[in-house]
Amino acid sequence: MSKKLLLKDAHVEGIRYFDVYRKQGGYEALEKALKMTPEEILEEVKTSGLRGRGGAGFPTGLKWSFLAKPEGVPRHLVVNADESEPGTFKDRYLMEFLPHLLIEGMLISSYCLGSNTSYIYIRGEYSWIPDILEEAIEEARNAGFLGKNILGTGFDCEIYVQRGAGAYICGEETALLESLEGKRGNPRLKPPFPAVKGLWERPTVVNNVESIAAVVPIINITGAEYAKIGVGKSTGTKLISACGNINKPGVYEIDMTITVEEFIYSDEYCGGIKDGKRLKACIPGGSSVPIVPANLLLRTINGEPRYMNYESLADGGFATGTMMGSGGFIVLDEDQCVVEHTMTLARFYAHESCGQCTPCREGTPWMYKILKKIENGEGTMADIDLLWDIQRKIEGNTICPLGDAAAWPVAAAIRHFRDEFEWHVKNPELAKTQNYGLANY
Ligand code: L3W
Ligand code: SF4
Repeated sequence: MSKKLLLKDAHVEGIRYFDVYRKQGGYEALEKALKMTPEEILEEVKTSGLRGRGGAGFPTGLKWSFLAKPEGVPRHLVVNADESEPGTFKDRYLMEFLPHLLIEGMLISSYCLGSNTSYIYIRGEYSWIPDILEEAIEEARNAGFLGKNILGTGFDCEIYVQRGAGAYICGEETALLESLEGKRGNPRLKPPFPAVKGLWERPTVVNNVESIAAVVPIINITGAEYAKIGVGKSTGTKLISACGNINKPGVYEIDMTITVEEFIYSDEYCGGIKDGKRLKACIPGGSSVPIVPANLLLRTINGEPRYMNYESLADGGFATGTMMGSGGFIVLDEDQCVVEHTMTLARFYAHESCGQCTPCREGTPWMYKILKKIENGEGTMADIDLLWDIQRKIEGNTICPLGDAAAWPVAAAIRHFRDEFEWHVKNPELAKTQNYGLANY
């Protein structure tokens, strides 16, 4: 049974509301934190080993320690709730069912960072969630936990919810800041990082919803206790949104010591592959991370079991491993066609490219065009090689990670499933009428 820190009270009826949340021990971490110094809180977060839960896994305490503190310049905390990565829906779950956990985490983090005005930037498609968050903000304010002179400590903090307009690129932190400033969501060149020049050129920490929610249990149990959960540099718990061809799609909290096999097949989590079919492949960290075939998913290249944590999932690099990413766990059964799947993703990235840099602007629709040709039985062997070349020229040559995110799924699909691409070329008539998975796997 996995240890629960974030979702331990998710089943409690009415936990969305202040009174119930408070009865379950809510806001005790904030009360504790306000008796500590900001430096002591930072130490707890560093000791916890918490890593950014949005996709990059960057150490949260280290990011906080980069925050510039020039005299007289306001600082900000911005929560990235623009959860748009295909397959990722864990932050939605947190905000919908446990809004006070996020608000409490934000208040603690804001106190630590010296932010008196903090923001939640939420994707436009989550149209019903801002109301839930705003209601929680008002409840916290009425109880004296938010606003002016919180609990008589002299600390002021306002939290605002800003809706995005449905662009994936606004999940990239600097595009998010541009959008929050009322401009088009174009990513900025880094450095400078937001910690030095962020919102309105002020020092800003941008963190994912789950990262900020995790600050609450860290303060409650201490950073040292949090660090004992998990393994190595994968400390604490991680939310995984599982979807695809599994019996039990949903959001699960895992402690990162379980194997991928256990996660897929045990009844506590995914409950196995739907309709008793065979597992074909998986994209374990949201659509941007490399797809891995079943054999490399369950075991590393050395035959070791693969675990649900940052290091084990990446074991072997991109050639034989993948990434934890945002924890969007997409499972494909034997009937699925990898070419079709990759084409669908390529269409998504081409549509979402902001168009600022040439390799991404030109390369993403080009990859989609070629994949569509191959999927429709109109491709050639040379097209497969061309596709490989294009993705290589995008990777590492763009302003923001969307370019890489578009290139990696194509690279991994060709690397691991080249025979499937070739089948489409060699069997054009079948490719036109049949799904590769159903016909061949
Ligand atoms: C100050 C330095 N700050 C790094 C900060 C930086 C950022 C964080 C991580 O992309 C990935 C992307 C998606 N001084 C710093 C510094 N920082 N060096 O650390 O930075 P970075 O550039 O490694 O990542 P990123 O730009 O945050 C995130 C991948 O995650 N992804 C997720 C996609 C979407 C969602 C979603 O919908 N929720 O997660 C999935 O894999 O492809 O590679 O804050 O400022 N020297
Ligand atoms: Fe825009 Fe793509 Fe360049 Fe990112 S990589 S800045 S999305 S064109």
